[in-house]
Amino acid sequence: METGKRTLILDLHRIGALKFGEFKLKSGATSPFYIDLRSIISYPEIIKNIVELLKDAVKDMQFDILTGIPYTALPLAAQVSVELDTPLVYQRKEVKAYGTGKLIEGHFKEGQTCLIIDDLITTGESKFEAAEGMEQAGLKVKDFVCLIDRSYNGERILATKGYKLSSIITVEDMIEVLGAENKLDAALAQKVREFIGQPVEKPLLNFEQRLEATKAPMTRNLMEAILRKKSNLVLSLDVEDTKTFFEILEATGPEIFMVKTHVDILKDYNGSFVPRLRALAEKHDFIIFEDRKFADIGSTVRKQFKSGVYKIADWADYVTVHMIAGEAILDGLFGDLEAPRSGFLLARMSAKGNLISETYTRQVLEVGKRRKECVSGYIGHGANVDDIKRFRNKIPQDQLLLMPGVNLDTKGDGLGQQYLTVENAIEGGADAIIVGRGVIASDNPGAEAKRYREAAWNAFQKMNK
Ligand code: 5BU
Repeated sequence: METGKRTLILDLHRIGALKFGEFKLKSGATSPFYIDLRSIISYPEIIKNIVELLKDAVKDMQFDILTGIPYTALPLAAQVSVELDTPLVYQRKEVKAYGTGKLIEGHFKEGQTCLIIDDLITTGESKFEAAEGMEQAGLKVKDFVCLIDRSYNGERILATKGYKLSSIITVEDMIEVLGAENKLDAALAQKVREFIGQPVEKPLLNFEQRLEATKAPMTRNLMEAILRKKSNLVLSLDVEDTKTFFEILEATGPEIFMVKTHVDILKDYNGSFVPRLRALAEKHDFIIFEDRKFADIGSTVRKQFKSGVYKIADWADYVTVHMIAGEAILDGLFGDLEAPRSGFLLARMSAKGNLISETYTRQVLEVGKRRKECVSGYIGHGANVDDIKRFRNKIPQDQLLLMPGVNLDTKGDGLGQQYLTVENAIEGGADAIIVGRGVIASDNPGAEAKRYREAAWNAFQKMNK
């Protein structure tokens, strides 16, 4: 190992930026080590060394400008910028409510490539949000350089979006250097190794174990239906007349565990619709889910849900909810109902160019985790299996992920829809797939629903062996 790295490890240990022992993490887990690099700015000698190491790490990378993720990495990036004569920009942690409202400070041109420097990588999640801010401003992001890699699989996680991670020191380097200097005993070193050899997020449990651990009755209800019906197919029945609606539903009913409606698409909706829908739901044992995508203030959505022509709250067990108006929408919808109802929050969308960001997704999940009594899960999508896995990892195991934008035969619809295959969706961790045109545009929807159901159920069983 280079002298510079060795010196850095010893210095970080000396100033208490690197500690070993027992530390309680935000997640509740106990870690045998703790890294906090915020204090390094008070040690110019250490900064000088780090800047040399960073310069060396980036020497073969292509970039026009660079940035450091505030706060800790920003002063490091500023030094590197001066030494390499390369412009620096930085991203505000909060967008200013007044003045320019700019997210990125500094001057740059659209299309330039920006190198991102950070002090630490643990899960990689914050890196996606940093990259997204740069990309939204028109910059390109290829490389990340982190001073310390303490991640389980950070390199692979970043690669899901095509980013390359280079790090200067690893936890193994720290063990080697501190062990050789008698600053870390072998037993503790072993604990550290074991700790970083575990994924940060627990791998997805078997579906039955997850059901056992699920308390919310409305969520249990869905999980039980999936197992009872041996189906994780949700039919998205977007047709415009009730005759076709009920013909398709009669044919596909045995294959699905839930039907998803857009009731406002029907041209001839009338008072007989709900009783007929209920009768079929009973006959074929499926659940009713209205994809209403509520998005307004609490008081308005309450009326939209309970009143109007459709009185959705009377007959739909589950509905979809956008979180753009904030958490109070859940009180508006579910706070004052006669029958138990539950929501699915829109956390990611399948439409090309949709405006949902990494940060928005994270915030939706934060609300959903707090409100399990009325949030059964999320609607989400992903670019590929790894991307869906990364997303699924952030979802509690006692909530569900439903995935639309799934088709066995096509990749898109010419109107922005982006399809995944059934296998990719389930392997990524979707609990159920939502299929519309894949089934309903066929001449034989019953047979087609069977094909989707079997593909999804096979993939699901493989996942839950
Ligand atoms: P399709 O015919 O399988 O493309 O229909 C997909 C359905 O899922 C359709 O009802 C959409 O409104 C719904 N959908 C989606 O496709 N993508 C999304 O991100 C969300 C909903 Br949210």
